[in-house]
Amino acid sequence: MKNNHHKLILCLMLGFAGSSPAQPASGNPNLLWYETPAEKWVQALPVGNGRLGAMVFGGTATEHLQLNEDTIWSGGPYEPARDSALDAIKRARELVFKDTPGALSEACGLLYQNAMGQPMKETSYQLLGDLALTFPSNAIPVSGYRRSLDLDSAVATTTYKIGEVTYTREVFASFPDQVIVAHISADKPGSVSFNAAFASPLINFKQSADGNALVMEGRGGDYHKTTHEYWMPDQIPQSTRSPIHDVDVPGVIVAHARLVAKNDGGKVTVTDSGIEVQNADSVTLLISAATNFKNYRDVSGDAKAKALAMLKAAAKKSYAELKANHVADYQALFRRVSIDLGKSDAAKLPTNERIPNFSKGNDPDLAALYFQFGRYLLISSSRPGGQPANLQGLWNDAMSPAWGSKYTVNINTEMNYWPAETANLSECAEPLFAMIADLSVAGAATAKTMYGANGWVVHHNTDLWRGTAPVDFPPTGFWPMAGAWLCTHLWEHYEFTGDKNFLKRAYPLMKGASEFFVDFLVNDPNHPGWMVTCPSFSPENGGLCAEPTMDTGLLNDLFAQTAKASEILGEDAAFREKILGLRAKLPPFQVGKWGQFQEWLEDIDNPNDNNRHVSQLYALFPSSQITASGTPELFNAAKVTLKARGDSGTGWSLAWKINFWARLLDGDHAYLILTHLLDAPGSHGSSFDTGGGTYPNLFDAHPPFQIDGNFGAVSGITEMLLQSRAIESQSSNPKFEIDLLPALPKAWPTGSVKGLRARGGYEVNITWKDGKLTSARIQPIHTGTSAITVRYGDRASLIPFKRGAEVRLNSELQLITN
Ligand code: FUC
Repeated sequence: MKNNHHKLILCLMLGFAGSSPAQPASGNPNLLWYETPAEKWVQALPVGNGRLGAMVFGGTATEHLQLNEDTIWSGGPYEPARDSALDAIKRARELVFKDTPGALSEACGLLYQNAMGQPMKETSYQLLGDLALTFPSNAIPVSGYRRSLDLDSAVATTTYKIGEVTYTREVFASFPDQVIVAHISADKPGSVSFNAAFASPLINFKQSADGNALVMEGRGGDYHKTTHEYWMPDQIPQSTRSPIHDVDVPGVIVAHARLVAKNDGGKVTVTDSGIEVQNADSVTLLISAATNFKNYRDVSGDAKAKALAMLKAAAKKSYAELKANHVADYQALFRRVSIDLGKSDAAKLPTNERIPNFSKGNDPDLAALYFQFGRYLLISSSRPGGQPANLQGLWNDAMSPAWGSKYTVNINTEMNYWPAETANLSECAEPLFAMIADLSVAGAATAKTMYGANGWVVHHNTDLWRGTAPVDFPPTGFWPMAGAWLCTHLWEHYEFTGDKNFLKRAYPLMKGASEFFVDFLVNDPNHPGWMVTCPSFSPENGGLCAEPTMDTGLLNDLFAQTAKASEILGEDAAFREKILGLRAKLPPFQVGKWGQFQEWLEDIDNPNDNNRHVSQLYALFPSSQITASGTPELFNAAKVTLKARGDSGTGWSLAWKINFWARLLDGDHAYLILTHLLDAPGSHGSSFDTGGGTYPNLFDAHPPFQIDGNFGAVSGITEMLLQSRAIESQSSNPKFEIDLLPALPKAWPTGSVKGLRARGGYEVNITWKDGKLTSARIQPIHTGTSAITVRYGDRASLIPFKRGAEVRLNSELQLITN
């Protein structure tokens, strides 16, 4: 089976025969385009409807659609928390407070043996398979080749000529019709002939004919990767290590995909070996896929029935109808935001040629394309009813991808959703909110078993099965804070939309996350009066500890936001008092001996540390606890820390740094980091603390591909142009502040952006020229909005809003009334 898969890839690579002259750009600023077919996966173009994804290679001898369905994961429902954790954690806490090197390593060993997720296994997001369309071999060379992805319509198009015939293929993934659609046409009748067949490394892969459909079935793998492959602490005896499972052991997920070919003219024959199309004028291929997954505890679904029903409904529609449905649905989201950062001739080049030249500074439009591509990826990988965007969003061609292509919730998943509200794609966060609801149930069992605590807890990873116990190894896995971080997304959704019904749904989740910390926080014997987390860990830096600074940042937000929500909803006054009381006992943020924003309670930061995580600066971004005007001393300390950490990083780390520098109001530094991210992978190193870059298809390179950098950069570019925050207020009606062009770099002197969102519920358009604001338009999105402070540079104006009416401002922040 695996051989089939590899053979397919090989023949796809050999497929392209012809070369083509350079093509002029179409003038469409939202187009990725290329002059040759993709040979590598990171050159192929992604389409997706949140649930089904395809990577389109655009070969001419063979077209390759690499397929994904977002519930194909290894493993099955599991209960990770171990009874032995409770005592181990108690003892580990004492050892951490003792804080001697021997004590810390003893604590690690104890937790590793008794408290890590049970059994110590990891799950992976896996691929569905590949669909190959093999065209008749042809001695006549291909000419006029071009493939593209139009971000404005979410359609991937391949065109080329063989002799006098021009062939056109269009591929999209429809959210309304829940199928992937490929339309293959030619400008001379009877010219479309090909053979279509599936291949897949899924376990027990089988292809067969079922009426007019070609069907493929297969199973996901068992748990197959253990942490022991990459960490073996000395104190763990060989005999207690779990075995490494074979990748080929079947898991519980059953996948079923169906393909039908609707032809216009010619003939279609379906056999067990494929679909043969002969001499058609055009063909529409419809691909549906589903699994037996119902929810994280239930895999009793009928994959075939689901795939059949979706295909049947879609097959009743014409290609034109399917395309019109898809484009209308997609554009309703995508077209909310437009951006112009300036134009140059560089924009006429194929996309892959622009990337290595971006840092030369003459292609501002590539930053705009990258921004819109990120929005495209969020719409394509995260739609209501589907799974949230994982480490690779939706697109994965491996059975055992990097880090299982899971949900790493100590930064990566959160980063995926940073642009959801600000870049006006609020609905796309719904799968994240649904996952948080699942985690509040799964994590309640873990909180009880491991900590004897109420509420719910999630450590640094989760997956399709909503695992909530620590994985990998202590210290990395021993970080019980993800629930707090995820809940800030619920609150942000409320701040951006003002949707009280949503807040009613979110509040119990926020309360549950807070309840865990009410039970988990303890008095710090080393700092009397402070309540702290212990054991915890500053994400992926240092060792086990009590209350790393990030935990304080997260708990400040969780407690304040939960209290605010309870006040707005008029519920739980006593609980509100309790968490606000606890909040007051959290340690303060501290500035250390070299002026840095301390990462830990003790002043032990190493000025030469260039770890890619800068988690202590959570308080700067995504939170707003550090601001120039509100906390100038911390603001300066954050700058010292960030400078020391340097301008390198993996893809997501660079993306975070763009956001940090934007919040530090330094647009040129933010832009410098963007030039490191938007560069050929490998240009700035490729280790864990250097790296980053952008593949030819604009996917972010960790490396390897990881989608967080794409999303984090959308957020970063947004933060350069617009920032917003709630201002602490005693009234139950919070006040908001909007900053126009807070970190505009010199590289983008003239431009405009339309449709960004601000906290408080506003849609904002901004235009600027020669580095200066020319005008702004602020449109409230609900009638509950009140006056806001608008800032531009040193200027600030209090702008009143009449129920729902827009406000237009000139460069002096004065109201334009006509
Ligand atoms: C964390 C990060 C890595 C990577 C992985 C998925 O472990 O430190 O850089 O992003 O998650």
